[in-house]
Amino acid sequence: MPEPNMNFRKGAKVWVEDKHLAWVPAEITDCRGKQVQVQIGSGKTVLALPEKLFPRDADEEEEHGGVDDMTKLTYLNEPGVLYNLQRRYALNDIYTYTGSILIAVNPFTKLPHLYNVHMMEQYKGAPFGELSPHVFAVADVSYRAMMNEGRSQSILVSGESGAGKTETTKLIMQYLTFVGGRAAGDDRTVEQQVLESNPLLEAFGNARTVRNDNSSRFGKFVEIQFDANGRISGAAVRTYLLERSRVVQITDPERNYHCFYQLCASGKDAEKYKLGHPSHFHYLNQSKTYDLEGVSNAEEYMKTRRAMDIVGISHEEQEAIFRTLAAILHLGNVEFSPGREHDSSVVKDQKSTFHMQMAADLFRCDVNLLLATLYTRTIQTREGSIVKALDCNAAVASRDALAKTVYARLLVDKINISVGQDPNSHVQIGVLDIYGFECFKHNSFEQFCINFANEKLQQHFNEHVFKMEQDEYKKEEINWSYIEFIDNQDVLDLIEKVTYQTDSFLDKNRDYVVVEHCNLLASSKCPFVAGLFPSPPEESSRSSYKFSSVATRFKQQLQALMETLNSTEPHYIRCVKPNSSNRPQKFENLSILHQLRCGGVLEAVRISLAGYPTRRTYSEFVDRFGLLAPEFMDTSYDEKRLTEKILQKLNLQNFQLGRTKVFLRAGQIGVLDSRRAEVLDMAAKRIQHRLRTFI
Ligand code: AD9
Ligand code: MG
Repeated sequence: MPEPNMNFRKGAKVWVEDKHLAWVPAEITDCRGKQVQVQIGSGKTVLALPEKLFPRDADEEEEHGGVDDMTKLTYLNEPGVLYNLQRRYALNDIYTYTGSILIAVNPFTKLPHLYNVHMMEQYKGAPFGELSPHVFAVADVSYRAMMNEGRSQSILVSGESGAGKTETTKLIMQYLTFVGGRAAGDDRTVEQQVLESNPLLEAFGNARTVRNDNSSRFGKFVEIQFDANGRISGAAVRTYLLERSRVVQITDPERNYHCFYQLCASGKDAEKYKLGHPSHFHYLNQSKTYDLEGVSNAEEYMKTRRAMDIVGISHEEQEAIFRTLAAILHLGNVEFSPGREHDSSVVKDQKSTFHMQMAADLFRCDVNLLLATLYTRTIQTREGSIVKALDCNAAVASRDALAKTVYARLLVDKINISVGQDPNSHVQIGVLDIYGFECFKHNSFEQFCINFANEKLQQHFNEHVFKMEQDEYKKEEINWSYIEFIDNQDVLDLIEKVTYQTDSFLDKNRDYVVVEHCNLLASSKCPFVAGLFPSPPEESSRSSYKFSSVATRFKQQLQALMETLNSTEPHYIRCVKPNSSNRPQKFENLSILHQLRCGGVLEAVRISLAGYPTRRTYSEFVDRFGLLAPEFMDTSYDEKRLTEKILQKLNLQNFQLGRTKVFLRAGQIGVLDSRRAEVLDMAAKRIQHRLRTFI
């Protein structure tokens, strides 16, 4: 981040780079030659290049527990932003604004006083920025804007895994159902249904991962609709890109989706479906982790059932959903051994035959058809169709593909809830909870999609930040033009970011849906299961493998999402994970800085640095810098004129005088501060001298 015109002198307080802590506070002790000597906290001195140093306001650090908005920092630079968050986090002030963006640092401990009804009442209708930064304030400002301007809003929550996106999303929903709800009491109100969609989606779409015991393995966009009186009238949840591979493959200490463990612990229902401990099932016992700390699978099962009741899933459908889950578990236990013919396979043993029969029964389909579906494949040729046998590996792959297909349909079609869709509603608030950038050793196709989505959202974010800057300048009626701004190559590069050759990389990653699988399940005697596969896919390709492209579908979904977002007024919440051990009060600088960079928080700061990043009301400015021009202080000049006089006296140019604030270029405040320090220094020396002569 550039900070030009730096004016360092001996004694100046600065930030200097550090391998372990990213930045540490220091003071300049010598400035000869190309390098300057700085002393860091421990008393150690090091040499540094002046362009690698950032100015620091030591007064500010001593006085405050941090500022509630980054734009209020004297020096808006990377270390300043980082240490401000750190100081606030130490006091459990987990929320901080950067302009209108909310940064939320995961406390990893319950903070009930922050989220009770009293708090919601306080934030209701309070002007933005008047109370401490809070997720309720963002929800409230969205609600007010929707009501006042009649325009749909969206709140985009982002951050890495475990940063707190889902918890934040739930708090937003809690607040919106509070301000837009009807009388309490009835369980089946639309707002109650909206809230209960969360535990339901989490049961089916969340799982334990190495990073988060309750990691969402899908993206979601919750749309809450309102009527003309601002009351909730309906809601819909759209889900994106479920991690399908998890259904059939997990590694310790991760888990499969919560719902499987809940069902196994359900007592009577588990017995009915001949389920037992999860360790008996291949899809669950690839990992030895069956339980979560502080969570009872049996109790969670009851909660999921209750959520299903409230959301309005009939008992019959509920039974079918859990029966389908049980079928998937049994299916996973079907093993194969080589058949008599070359490259063919048969069901391995009696145990496998039992599970095969169970799976067929639970899917309510013919066991022979299921069997044929698993170890043969029909291939269309010019001469007609040929039935080809599959070897053991291919049969296992076919089994797993079937399990994944059914599960994904279950989530997308059935658990994708819509409650009381209101055709008359024309405004809504959408809340997006989508996984942030992920980077693993092996980046799979799913990560590609996630990162691609994030690129798109990041672009959207940058454009928005850019526009907000413009709006602020416009409001202050200052002489600043768009042209001047886009002249700045830095910012231009930033916005035109990266282009993606989406087609090439997405096409490489096709996902197979097998026609036979769809036909099999469409033939189920259970209307629910058959209903998951309404129309058999058309026979267009020669092979019976269909390239249902998850990628193409996702691209379309993303496009639609971006269109929706573009038609709304966006609000941003950036969640930050303070440490990798999920512990409270542990603030790991390097990783946090990395997240601030990825999440665009520092980009937003950069955009603002390219314009006039320092803004001070005239009275603030005169209070602090009046001593630089005492000759004007007793005159009749107003504060605006005084500000101008002070800046002129210091020969500073290119500042802007707005309606209520002065706008300074990056670095100008540094010049002012260093001049102020000199004046204060001289005054102190004079006083000391006088005291000495006096004594
Ligand atoms: V993932 O990408 O779905 O893996 P999220 O959604 O970002 O991730 P989540 O909301 O699930 O993270 O938060 C992780 C954990 O942090 C929660 O289970 C809580 O234990 C904890 N958390 C998050 N936010 C808060 C909060 N505001 N107050 C208290 C919190 N605890
Ligand atoms: Mg989540």
